Amino acid sequence: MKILMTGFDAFGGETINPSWLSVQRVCHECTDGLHLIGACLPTEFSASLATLQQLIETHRPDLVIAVGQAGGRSAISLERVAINIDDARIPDNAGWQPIDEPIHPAGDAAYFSTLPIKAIVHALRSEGIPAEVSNSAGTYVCNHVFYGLMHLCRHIPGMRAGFVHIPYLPEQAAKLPGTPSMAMEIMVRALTLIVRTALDTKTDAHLSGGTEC
Ligand code: PCA
Repeated sequence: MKILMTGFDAFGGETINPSWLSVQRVCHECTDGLHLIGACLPTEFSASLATLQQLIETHRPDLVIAVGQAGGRSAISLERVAINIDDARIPDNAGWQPIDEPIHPAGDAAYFSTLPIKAIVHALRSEGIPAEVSNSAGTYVCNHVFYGLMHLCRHIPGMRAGFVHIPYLPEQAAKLPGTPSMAMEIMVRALTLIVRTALDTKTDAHLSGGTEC
């Protein structure tokens, strides 16, 4: 089983991005019996997806787990759905700021993750790690990559894929009093457990993960 895990470089005035830092750690430390490939995507609408597509064509992974930073969230977020829209609050790292533009003009309005998100949330919580199903990956570069990834998946039978958002690291939250964070060690344990649960679970668990407004 070949697993591709991606993170992003820093954006929005930050100097680090916990997604790439934690993916790197997982790929170095938790490889027993797993063929893990780690890569850093640029936080740029155009280059991120082109890089991911190239990685998939080169490595032909069985499983793709894309990871991004969601500053302000307090739990590991298993994204359920990617939507066909770019609407950037801030420019990306290339200075591009699309507003209300479809990612693929002829694509579906949305795609669902093919990771067992309910089983993963259950596994993480059972290990004492805060986790939740999220119904929005936003409308910035992470959603763009998630949508593009699931769009690509249509033509690659057997490849499963999805997106995970992770909180700030404590050193980022320290500059933003009141903002939640998660320690690197917990994030690394969480991502490792996500990989193992995805590999071990063929049919997702029938558990509630919804919310009211
Ligand atoms: N988070 C951003 C893009 C890169 C990242 O780590 C997002 O949520 O869109």
